[in-house]
Amino acid sequence: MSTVREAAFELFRARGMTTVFGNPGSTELPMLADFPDDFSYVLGLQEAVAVGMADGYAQASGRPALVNLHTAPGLGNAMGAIFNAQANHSPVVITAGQQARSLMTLQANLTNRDAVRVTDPFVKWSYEPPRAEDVPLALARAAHLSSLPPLGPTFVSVPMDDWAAEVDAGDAAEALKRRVSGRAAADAESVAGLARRLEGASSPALVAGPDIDAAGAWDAAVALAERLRLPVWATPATGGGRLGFPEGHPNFRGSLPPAIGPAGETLAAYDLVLAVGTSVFPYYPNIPGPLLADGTELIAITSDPDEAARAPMGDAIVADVRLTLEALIGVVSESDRPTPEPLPPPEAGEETDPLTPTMVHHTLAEVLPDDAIVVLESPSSTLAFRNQLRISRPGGYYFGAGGGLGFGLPAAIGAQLAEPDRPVVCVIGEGSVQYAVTGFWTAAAYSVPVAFLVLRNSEYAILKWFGSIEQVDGAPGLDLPNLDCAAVAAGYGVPSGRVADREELRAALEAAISSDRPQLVEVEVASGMALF
Ligand SMILES: Cc1ncc(C[n+]2csc(CCOP(=O)(O)OP(=O)(O)O)c2C)c(N)n1
Repeated sequence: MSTVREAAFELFRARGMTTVFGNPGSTELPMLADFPDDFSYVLGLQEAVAVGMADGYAQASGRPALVNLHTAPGLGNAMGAIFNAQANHSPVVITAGQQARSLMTLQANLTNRDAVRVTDPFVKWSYEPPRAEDVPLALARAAHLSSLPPLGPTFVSVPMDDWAAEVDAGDAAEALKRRVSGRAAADAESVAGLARRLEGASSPALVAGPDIDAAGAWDAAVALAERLRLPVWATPATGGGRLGFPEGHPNFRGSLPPAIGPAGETLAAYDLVLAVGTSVFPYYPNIPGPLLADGTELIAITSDPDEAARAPMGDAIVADVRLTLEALIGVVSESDRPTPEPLPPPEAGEETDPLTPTMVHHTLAEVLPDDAIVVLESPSSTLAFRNQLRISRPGGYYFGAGGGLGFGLPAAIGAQLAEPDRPVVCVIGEGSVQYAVTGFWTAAAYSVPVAFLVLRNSEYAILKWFGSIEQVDGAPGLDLPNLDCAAVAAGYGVPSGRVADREELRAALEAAISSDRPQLVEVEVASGMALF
């Protein structure tokens, strides 16, 4: 016999889930009792931060990350972050405490009344085991499911008296031994059919999506693009959480516009579009138009059956992105089309006072090490960032694909914990900081050396821009006067400074990026949307 807690920690250990992100309460303490020395606990001061850190950690490490949240109110606080983890295809295994089984029916204080329903829409599997002795198997199931394609969060609610209950050690050992893998190759017929269609196309193009990065398929995507001389577009920047192609590569053409009409127009230049590792497409906002021009066809390769099923146009192959691209390269003949002309280098115009967001990103590009990881949450300058930076290393970029603010700050901390040898820069708007602001404390307390670059424009710039698109005048609540992020971060223990011109910015960024402690650089920027 062993306890549920012993069996569960054996399971976490066997799955490499030895970092626990959490915020504890009385209902979680029984899980955390006698916390093993080979585990580390990363405290987030609010549940959205704990899940956001786990999201960044899981994506950057490629392994499921474990979260432990407080019962109903803690889980409620985390919902936006769980939504984000789902959109990011992030394998986050979330546990939450629950009142003791004997007190749930009379609904003692802190009972999570319908725990399974709380997370259900945002996770792959939401569960509360019927008996204490089922907890280890439920946790194993949650871990396997979260890391099977399509990757995503899972949830298990654990009544607080379950952890000390006894389980059969033999059964627990059987569950521990199990290895479940799920990378499925496409059938040869589909791959051959795709090769024929690509060979027969006169102007094919590739749209590269985030799952190329998650699947380790950058080399395959580059090899295919070079073999077929494909112009390559990134899936829309506002919905793609990772990069599927080096943006400094000559074949790279830019990010697809995010709305239906403009995306369809952009793809009208091609007779066949191969969309890989992306939904088709993460559209936003609502600018209608033809999905595709007459004469343009589309084929998607995705490991997510739902992405394949819900696409409004084109064919789809559901299979592992890397295995399928590699198989395709083996059977498709090389094209004799000319290689696409590289994009011109990005320009940022003259230095202004205050700096434009474009110039801020241009300056960051000058000092950013090649192996850096950037986590971006600067809504009105997302497009300018992508144009100026042209990130060209796998695992070098994370963005909240679901659009829920509060991802960037904690995800940067999680990514840095997963990748201690790569510099991590969190580029973030001062409004976005506020959704997970207590993450600053975790960065300081655990010496996680993220460089935070805060763009301060004293407004919700993107919402003013959306106002113009939606023909909305006079909306309140779009200005943020006197929001002093540098002072707030300093209060949480992160050394912070403010810069005004390019020289100061460059020097402060270099210092923050090379520091072995977190640092924050706040720069005032011109108001408005930055598109290039
Ligand atoms: C959780 C959540 N709440 C609200 C929003 C709506 N929203 C989108 S962008 C934005 C403004 C963010 O401000 P800031 O970070 O300063 O960026 P800016 O638009 O000024 O670039 C808001 C409030 C959201 N996306 N997510």
